[in-house]
Amino acid sequence: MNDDATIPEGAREKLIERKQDWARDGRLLTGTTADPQAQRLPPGQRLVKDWPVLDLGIQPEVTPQKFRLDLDGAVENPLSLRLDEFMALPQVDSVSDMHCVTQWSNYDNRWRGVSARELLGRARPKPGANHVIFHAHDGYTTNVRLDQFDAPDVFLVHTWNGEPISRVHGGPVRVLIPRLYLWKSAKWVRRIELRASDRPGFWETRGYHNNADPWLEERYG
Ligand SMILES: Nc1nc2c(c(=O)[nH]1)N[C@H]1C(S)=C(S)[C@@H](COP(=O)(O)O)O[C@H]1N2
Ligand SMILES: [Mo]
Repeated sequence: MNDDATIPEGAREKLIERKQDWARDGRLLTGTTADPQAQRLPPGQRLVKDWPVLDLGIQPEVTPQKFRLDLDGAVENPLSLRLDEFMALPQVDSVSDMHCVTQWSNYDNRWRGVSARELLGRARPKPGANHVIFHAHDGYTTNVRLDQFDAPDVFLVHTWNGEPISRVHGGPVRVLIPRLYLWKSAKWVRRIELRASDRPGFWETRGYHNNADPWLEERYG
């Protein structure tokens, strides 16, 4: 699964260590919170016009043949979708801002994709399924609570500003949870696992905050 590495293993470890050090030192923290109704830019963020690329340095090529989207675990009706089956589900357009823990935000991204609620409605979470773990093709994982995933502005997106989401940004299909820092939005998503108990993911076990609300500046914790 990690056969598509684009930077050497050693360099990748260094990058991960540096971000872990930042988390330990509380870098970029302003120590303030803000109300999303009162201001559009969360505390400590700066507005950019582009869309930076941030990942582990592995950018897997998920061809239509390799694509599978599973929604399983604590659900009544596990789903395992091919790309054509995913694309045949009801599609929704949305617009949202993005906020990355490394301090950049950008506004008014136009997305198209399938809503989290559409998928959850089909899979039917079992009582007691309170947590979600995203598993990606590069081995990355990240976790949210089910109520954070089961929200009207959460989508599995395939199109950004009218173009297919590129490989570097997690295409063909990535998660989009706009109200949380972007590390919660898994690129190249492969599996959505519902669970009774929480399980911190890649960055959450390396010093990042479990909840990741930019308005509360939950960068590290
Ligand atoms: N599969 C996968 N998803 C991932 C990551 C990753 O390394 N692998 N990095 C996360 C982090 S730390 C960030 S900030 C965003 C960056 O998304 P972008 O590169 O499209 O801006 O993706 C998140 N999702
Ligand atoms: Mo990140």
